[in-house]
Amino acid sequence: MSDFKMDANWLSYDPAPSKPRFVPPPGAVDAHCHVFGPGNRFPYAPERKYTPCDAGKEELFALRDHLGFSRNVIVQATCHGADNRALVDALTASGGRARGVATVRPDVSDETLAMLDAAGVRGVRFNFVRRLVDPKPDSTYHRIIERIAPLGWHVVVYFEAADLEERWDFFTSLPTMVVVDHMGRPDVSKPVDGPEFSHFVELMERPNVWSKVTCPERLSRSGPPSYDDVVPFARHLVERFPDRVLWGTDWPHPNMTTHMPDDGGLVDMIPRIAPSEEARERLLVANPMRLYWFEEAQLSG
Ligand code: 0GY
Repeated sequence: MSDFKMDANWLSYDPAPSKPRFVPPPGAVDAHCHVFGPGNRFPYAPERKYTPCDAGKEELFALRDHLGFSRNVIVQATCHGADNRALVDALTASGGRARGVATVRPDVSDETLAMLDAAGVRGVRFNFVRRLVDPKPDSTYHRIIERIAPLGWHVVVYFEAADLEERWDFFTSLPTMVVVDHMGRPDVSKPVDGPEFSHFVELMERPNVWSKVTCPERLSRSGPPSYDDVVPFARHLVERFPDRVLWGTDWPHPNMTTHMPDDGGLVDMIPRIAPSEEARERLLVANPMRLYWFEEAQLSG
């Protein structure tokens, strides 16, 4: 039993997702997912804004196999703050089949960075979503970048569309690869070619910027199971930037208070956002391999 009680409005992940009809290509990577706890082994951070359900590595790896994927990129969630122990434990247990994105503070030691790198961490996450974290001055992020850039790591940024303007100079000043979570959280009731999403596409024009075409369940207004209104946004990015897009489940879907998606159904959306086999191979295999398993990607070609 965990000492932590999940928030009353929290929904637990679907314990029995459907088997997808779409079969991912060999070597496919779920490039955005999390592990939560379990809280009795890896306590949630005191500064967290929510207390999740436990969602450990065993459940994540079982889901990977059930969905027909080969690898995971596990992203540190805010409920664990800068305590990356649950992440490192999962990476170590994966036998090389998972890589990670950590959260670190500017004063992180060289030893800790080396340990994270050896465990499979390849990036840090900067979260600007106000309901998830308290804001920090830009200097904090710049100091972290100075620490991680020499390791060849990249930066994952999570923000809401309304904040892009304010953060534009910061994002475009980053010297590393920059991966944006969930397409910059567009308002999908607005047109794909309208000013808001065009501004995001303009950010993507920069050769060091990537996007995860993830989280229909979070962005959709039309809702499950088909999440029709999100498809044109994801598809637009896949078509326009085929070499800089990633896909992931976002399991265990933190902070979903209205419904919990069927992970099999999310996988079945992939052919709708990446209609050609070539686009899917890049989205699910070549792109995440280049960013997270670059040593192997270089060897194979
Ligand atoms: C996501 C989205 C969310 C949460 C977090 O780190 C987190 O707590 O990322 C969210 O609530 O939108 O990517 O998992």
